[in-house]
Amino acid sequence: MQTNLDQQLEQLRRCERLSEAQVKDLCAKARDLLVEESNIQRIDSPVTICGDIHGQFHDLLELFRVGGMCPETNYLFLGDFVDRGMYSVETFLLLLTLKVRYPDRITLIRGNHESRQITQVYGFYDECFRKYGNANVWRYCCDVFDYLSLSAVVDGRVFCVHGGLSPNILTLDQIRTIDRNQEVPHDGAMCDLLWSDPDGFLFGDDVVKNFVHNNGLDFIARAHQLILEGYKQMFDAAVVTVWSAPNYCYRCGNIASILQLDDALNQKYATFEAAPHPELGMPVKRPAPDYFL
Ligand SMILES: [Mn+2]
Repeated sequence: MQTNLDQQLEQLRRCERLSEAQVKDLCAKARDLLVEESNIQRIDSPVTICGDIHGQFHDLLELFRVGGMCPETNYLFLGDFVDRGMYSVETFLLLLTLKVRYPDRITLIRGNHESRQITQVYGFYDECFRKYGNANVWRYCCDVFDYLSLSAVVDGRVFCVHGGLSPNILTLDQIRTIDRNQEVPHDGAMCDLLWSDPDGFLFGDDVVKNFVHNNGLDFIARAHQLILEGYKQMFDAAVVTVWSAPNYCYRCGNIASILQLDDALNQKYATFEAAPHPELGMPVKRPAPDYFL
């Protein structure tokens, strides 16, 4: 089985498509692993934390070039693997194959785009249909999305989530009671964890500092928002946003970052730029349009 998986990894690293049968088998294996994970997956340092990828397959390879390949480097991906970019299929299946091959070396948690509704609007559904001629691969992947964990905590001290906090969540234990095996709801705690941004009285300075203090944390790491410099600390570094899709949507001109936590939880941010893209050629640097700021 590991030989098969290793062959599959080689295939995917070359951006070659898996067969529908391979995807079905991979997704079944992934589900068996993910169902055992907690809503707050416990992770040990050292670990490298990555934000949104959004189907930018060649930039994901660049991320691994900068950060080291799995399993030599331990990874935590904060969701939004799919949509927007042109290679959501290859991106998600590469990450999922790494998960099945090295389950203790890579953690994948759910972003707001790992949803049936959102992927039908922002590209993943259409990409699956275009590449496979039917919606089966999309359906297998969406079934895996429902099993993805909602968050992680590194050494009990760094809380990691795609979006942010929720007014319904004051303690980590409250996250543990959520029944996560479902399509992302339109409101409530699970929705907020995947969708919220640090702002205002629901997820602002005081709320973040209280949450960090009351749960014995050092800080919160999250993704979900485009950051032109790749990462941004807020509220006296009580929360950091990590963004890992360089030149987002192939036009935003931003750089990307990953957060490397060593075994003492020291933070190092490694930044990287977009990789050459077979269909678009070398990335063109343009100022970000106003509506992304
Ligand atoms: Mn997001």
